[in-house]
Amino acid sequence: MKLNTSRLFILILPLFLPCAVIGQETEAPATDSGAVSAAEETERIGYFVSRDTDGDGKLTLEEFMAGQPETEDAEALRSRFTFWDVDKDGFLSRSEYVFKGKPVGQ
Ligand SMILES: [Ca+2]
Ligand SMILES: [Ca+2]
Repeated sequence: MKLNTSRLFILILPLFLPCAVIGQETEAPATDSGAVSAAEETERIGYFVSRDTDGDGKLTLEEFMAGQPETEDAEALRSRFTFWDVDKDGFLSRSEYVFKGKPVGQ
């Protein structure tokens, strides 16, 4: 049996495909491109819900700070909160939180 080049390519391709996908995820952080992957969006919605302790659909600075690891710098967290609060109403809406202050869909 003679193995032609295109058949060989089809046989080899699946071996390299997973490497390419893993490489993309680790080398292209969502914060640089402005895009949030579906997996990250789902994860961040989960964080948002767990931090929104009074369940009013928005995070106060206190709610935002309460959910953070103690290793995080408080001043950096405050400026992150301010940056993400796009409409400057003093709260983080779910989309402000999920998209880290970037306009939705960009
Ligand atoms: Ca709240
Ligand atoms: Ca806001």
